[in-house]
Amino acid sequence: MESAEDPAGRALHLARATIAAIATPPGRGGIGVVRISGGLVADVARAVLGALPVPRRATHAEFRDAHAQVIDRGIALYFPAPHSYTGEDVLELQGHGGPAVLQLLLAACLDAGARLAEPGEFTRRAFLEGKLDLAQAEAVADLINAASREAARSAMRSLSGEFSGAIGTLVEELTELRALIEAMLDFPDEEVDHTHREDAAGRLDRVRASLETVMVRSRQGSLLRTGIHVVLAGRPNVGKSSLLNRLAGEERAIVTAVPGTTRDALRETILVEGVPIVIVDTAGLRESGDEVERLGIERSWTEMARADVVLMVLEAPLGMNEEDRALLARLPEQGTRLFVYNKVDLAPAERAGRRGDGRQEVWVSAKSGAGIDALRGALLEAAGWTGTGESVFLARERHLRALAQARDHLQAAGAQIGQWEFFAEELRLAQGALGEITGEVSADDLLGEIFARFCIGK
Ligand SMILES: Nc1nc2c(ncn2[C@@H]2O[C@H](COP(=O)(O)OP(=O)(O)OP(=O)(O)O)[C@@H](O)[C@H]2O)c(=O)[nH]1
Ligand SMILES: [Mg+2]
Repeated sequence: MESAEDPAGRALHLARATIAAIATPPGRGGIGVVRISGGLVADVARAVLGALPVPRRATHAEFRDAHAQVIDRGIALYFPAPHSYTGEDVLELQGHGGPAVLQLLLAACLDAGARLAEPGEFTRRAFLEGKLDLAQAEAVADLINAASREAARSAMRSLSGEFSGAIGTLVEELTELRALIEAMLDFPDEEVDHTHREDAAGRLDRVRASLETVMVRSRQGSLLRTGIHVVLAGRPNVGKSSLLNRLAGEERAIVTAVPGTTRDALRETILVEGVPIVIVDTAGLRESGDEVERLGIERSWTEMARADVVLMVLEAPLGMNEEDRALLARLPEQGTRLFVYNKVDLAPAERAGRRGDGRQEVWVSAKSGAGIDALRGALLEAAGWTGTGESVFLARERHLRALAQARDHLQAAGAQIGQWEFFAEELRLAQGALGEITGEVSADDLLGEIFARFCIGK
């Protein structure tokens, strides 16, 4: 990794262009910020502000364009390298948050020698300068994009290094184990004694257990990002659309007493404990002579085939009848099923009191709202959310894949006890997979892909 002390790194650092961008979102606001980073920051400051501000002190200044015309008046902040977000010299100009004035200010910075930043380029430089590791850099984007408080907290934990720390601990344990094995390999003639062998096996088990814990926390956290896909299915008129409306908290779908009301699949995303749950309302399933309804029913089956969870909606007053049973037999095999007995408000008392076990069946009334909390809980459970709350990692697909690879290599190592060269090689591969998460080993195209998804100015 480059650093200011390393001459080669320093040269690279200077060779990099100075970049500028509007860092606040487009539109009008009380303030708007233009951020500049790179070797020419001092020149830009002198051109736009007339002087280089005192480091890290809020300086009131006039912002001028190339013709010395005043564009705006605001606050300038100068962060000399390496104590800045990017690790380079950084200047932040806080002006009034209007699109025209910010464009003028940005143009003044470009005239003074900066070029327009690409998406994610500030954070990319922070990574290259060793200010953040890759998982932390990704957490910056995740924090900005977080759709719920839980996701934001989890992203912040990754940003402050908790996720990278957990990965680092695994890597350390692996390094120690590799050192032990190398020591054994260095004395091939001596019979590797029993205790060493036991020690290696025991350590491997411990690393595997720690990895498993990190995976559980990561899989949990990834639910906060990806959520699950739930489809409401059942006969016409059982109350699927009414349930969607109840869960969404607003009248999204048309509800009538006429069977066959819903035609197009309609989707709504709700957040339950921060987990995004996409709920799809579909056309009631029956044999229909109506062309439009038939097409709608085809869509229902397509939706069910790709659902994580199918909510089979039934009517509590009737229980499961022949028609329901016939539908049930046709439901796709994969995915979780949950039986929702709706309209408990109409059911005779002994049925209305039924609770279901929450795992398989829930008794609800879309009309009165009874049982809806239990339904939400059952959805979370079906999603695999265990509510570990604070300690989950907002992992990305890329992280989950790397963790799974590491796990596979450790498993392979377990099968090579005694074959120490092979054992050591699997450990090395596992360590490599973990290194991809924090970016210790990373290909250029991976970096390109990750940072391109940022917005400009980040
Ligand atoms: N009493 C009572 N009526 C309900 C309840 N849920 C829905 N209904 C009524 O049942 C009828 C059908 O409701 P919908 O939500 O349109 O049913 P659906 O399953 O979407 O029907 P299709 O779109 O035709 O497949 C409407 O008259 C609703 O008011 C409930 O919990 N209790
Ligand atoms: Mg409907």
